Amino acid sequence: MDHSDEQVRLLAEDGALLEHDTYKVDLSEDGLRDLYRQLVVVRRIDVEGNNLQRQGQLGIWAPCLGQEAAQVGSARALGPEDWVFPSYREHGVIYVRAGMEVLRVLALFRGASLSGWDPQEHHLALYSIPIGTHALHAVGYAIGAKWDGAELTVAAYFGDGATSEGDTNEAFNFAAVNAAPVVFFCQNNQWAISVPLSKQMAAPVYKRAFGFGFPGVQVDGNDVLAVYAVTKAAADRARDGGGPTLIEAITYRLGAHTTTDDPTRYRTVDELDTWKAREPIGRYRAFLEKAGLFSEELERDVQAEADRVAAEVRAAVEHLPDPPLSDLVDHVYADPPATLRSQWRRFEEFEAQFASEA
Ligand SMILES: Cc1ncc(C[n+]2csc(CCOP(=O)(O)OP(=O)(O)O)c2C)c(N)n1
Ligand SMILES: [Mg+2]
Repeated sequence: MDHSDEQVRLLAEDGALLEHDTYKVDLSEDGLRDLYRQLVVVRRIDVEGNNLQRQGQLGIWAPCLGQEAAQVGSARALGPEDWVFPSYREHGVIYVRAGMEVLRVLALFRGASLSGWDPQEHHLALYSIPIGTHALHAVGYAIGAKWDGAELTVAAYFGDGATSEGDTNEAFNFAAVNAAPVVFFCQNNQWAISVPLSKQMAAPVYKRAFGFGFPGVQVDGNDVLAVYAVTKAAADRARDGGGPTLIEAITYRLGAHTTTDDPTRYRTVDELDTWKAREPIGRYRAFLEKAGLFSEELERDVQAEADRVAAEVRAAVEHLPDPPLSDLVDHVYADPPATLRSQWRRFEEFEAQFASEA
């Protein structure tokens, strides 16, 4: 499907700034440079995640390569009072909101933590592996916040595949009926594991919003400025009582679905090459150059920061302690039932055999 005429764009593929009637960029020059830093650092964290998995330091990794603009641009548009309900690939969103707390994501993928973090710290719900369920959680949270009179927006991140789930569509409907302050942010990366977009839907995602009774907008998800502007407008609108918006960010997963997946089995080299040419960081760098905001010094600083973050990630991951085995059951019940207590005792006895052999 080619809906390129419907997409909001502020950057041409060569990095030239485009005029748009509705959407403008309100970032300072320093803000624009910082966006570049965040894009580059997020990519480096992602590369490091892949490498660490290949070296046996992580159990699995879900790469966000190619989706940096969609993630960084949208996360930058949200305020600290807003809430984020991510799926499992939003490492860029986590980095923008919580900086080096992104290490919690790596701990999760190492199996060194059960769920990762305290959602209250950065208004960041836990990663959701079940597809689409958290769209409902986001709407529920947003309705509750509205009842409390809180002025905030709740952003729900999900993929194209998630729009085939009932939960996501129920979330759209419930948000509309309750005028919930939600931004539904769909990263349409063209694939749901090995299922292509054409097998998921016959009409673009964003158009669904109108049927549910709220606005939808399609944005070039590899254009960080357009993503930022569109998300900011939707978030402001939700916070001001205007209700939900569905944003469909057109992007592409350049890596594998996860490190357990082999995308060469289902997609062509031609397709990959087409999207590699549209990757977001080169385009943004070209914009900075044209705008006179780029310098060798900036590049040096940004690369040094990426190196520093990558080294910190690597050092921290390699030294993450294994969690106590009792974590498996400690947080399941306030008052564990007798069956669970006896299973746990048997398990401890079983484990003890190996401890004495060691
Ligand atoms: C409820 C549920 N059904 C199936 C799965 C298995 N599954 C994991 S990822 C995935 C594809 C999701 O695709 P998409 O929503 O496009 O997100 P992407 O991985 O492309 O970011 C599926 C079906 C799951 N995790 N949860
Ligand atoms: Mg997808």
